[in-house]
Amino acid sequence: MSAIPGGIEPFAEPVYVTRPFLPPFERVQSRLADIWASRRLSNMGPQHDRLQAELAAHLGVPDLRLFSNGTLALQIALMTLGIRGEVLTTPFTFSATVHAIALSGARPVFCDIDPETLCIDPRSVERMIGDDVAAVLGVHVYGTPCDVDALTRIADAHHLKLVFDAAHAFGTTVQGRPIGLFGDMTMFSFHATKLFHTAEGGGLAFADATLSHKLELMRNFGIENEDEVVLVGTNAKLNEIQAAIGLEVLGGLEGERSRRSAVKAAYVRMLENTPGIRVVQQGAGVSDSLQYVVIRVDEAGFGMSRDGLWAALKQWNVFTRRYFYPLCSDYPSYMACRRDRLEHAERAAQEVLCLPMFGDLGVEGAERIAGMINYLCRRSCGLPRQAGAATDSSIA
Ligand code: T4K
Repeated sequence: MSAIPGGIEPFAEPVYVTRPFLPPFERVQSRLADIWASRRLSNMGPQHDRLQAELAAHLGVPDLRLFSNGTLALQIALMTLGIRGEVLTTPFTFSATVHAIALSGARPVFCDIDPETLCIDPRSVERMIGDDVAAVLGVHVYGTPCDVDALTRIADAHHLKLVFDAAHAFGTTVQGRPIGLFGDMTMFSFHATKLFHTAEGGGLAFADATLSHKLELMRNFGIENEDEVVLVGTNAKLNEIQAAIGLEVLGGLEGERSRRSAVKAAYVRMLENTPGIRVVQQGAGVSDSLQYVVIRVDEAGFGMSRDGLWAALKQWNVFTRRYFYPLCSDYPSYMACRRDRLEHAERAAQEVLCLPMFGDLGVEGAERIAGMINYLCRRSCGLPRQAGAATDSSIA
């Protein structure tokens, strides 16, 4: 592995974009002992019910149902709301958002994103409204809230359902309002890569009490009772072991939040004056979900492309991720979908890079990675611009 001038050591072990926060093993073990003793492993047992109630309180939402993962939760949200026809959404998201639309039987239509928030642009939504549009699905990408007020106004004016994908926005608030309070339903992901996790899992927050029974049926085969199966449902239940992990992760969340906060502050401090690098920050009145640290790389200022930086850091054992490249609108399955001009989404997909972000990285780890980026900037600015991936010899 090539050395880095300036006293920065490459990492001896791979550093990934994230690592799950793990609570003390003995605490999970003690919950597992209860589960073993009861032999209740799944189908909405006591750990599940307790986690559901604690999470609803933590997220400040009137009602919440748990699911086996965020993707199925989102698909079930769309099906429960009876959405058919077209759904306006963003191409700048993880594949699951758009797959959930397609798997629910609806058709995705791609809108452009706002160049600052990187979330769906309400102006593009208005442009793309047509006779077949039934809903808008916004993604609070990287935990940055969509323009919830503008989207609510548009949805109300056109009698559209409004659903949010808050996979990255656990605990986010907008002007003090919890993120799960907007639209008809909001999905949270509790995957291992998320700040709060149950290894795999998801949740749907909603305010309309008439939806709760249908959601429960949808996640459990449509079973009403031993004599009746009343609708076409699936298996999307969160089991007792997942719930036990979740209860302990929730208990340790404040500690993980403060460690991540220090990590993010270190990155911001070290990169705020780096030419061509901009750390994506939350707007005024928004609390940071601390899910990702995202930079935008301007090749002209930094002297190296985003892909060049991504490749260069790998050689020092730093595995950043290009979330969300490629755009969902460029997947073969969605090439034929109706779309607006996607100018800002296309640009963002070429510029963004998610840096390692997790509590155990520590301030020292973040400073080391930021130091590598600063070193690459100094080197590249003194050299002719490179468009492609950096090679060993160009870095060492
Ligand atoms: N909507 C949005 C906007 C989303 O971002 C997601 C998921 C969803 C919906 C769907 O929610 P879920 O159905 O997943 O609940 C990861 C996650 O699997 C995915 O949940 C997440 N978004 C997406 C952004 O990231 P990959 O394919 O990048 O994961 P992977 O396996 O490459 O993991 C990334 C790094 O994390 C690894 O390099 C190492 C580390 N890692 C990962 C796992 C699974 C660990 O240290 N431990 C682990 O157990 O998708």
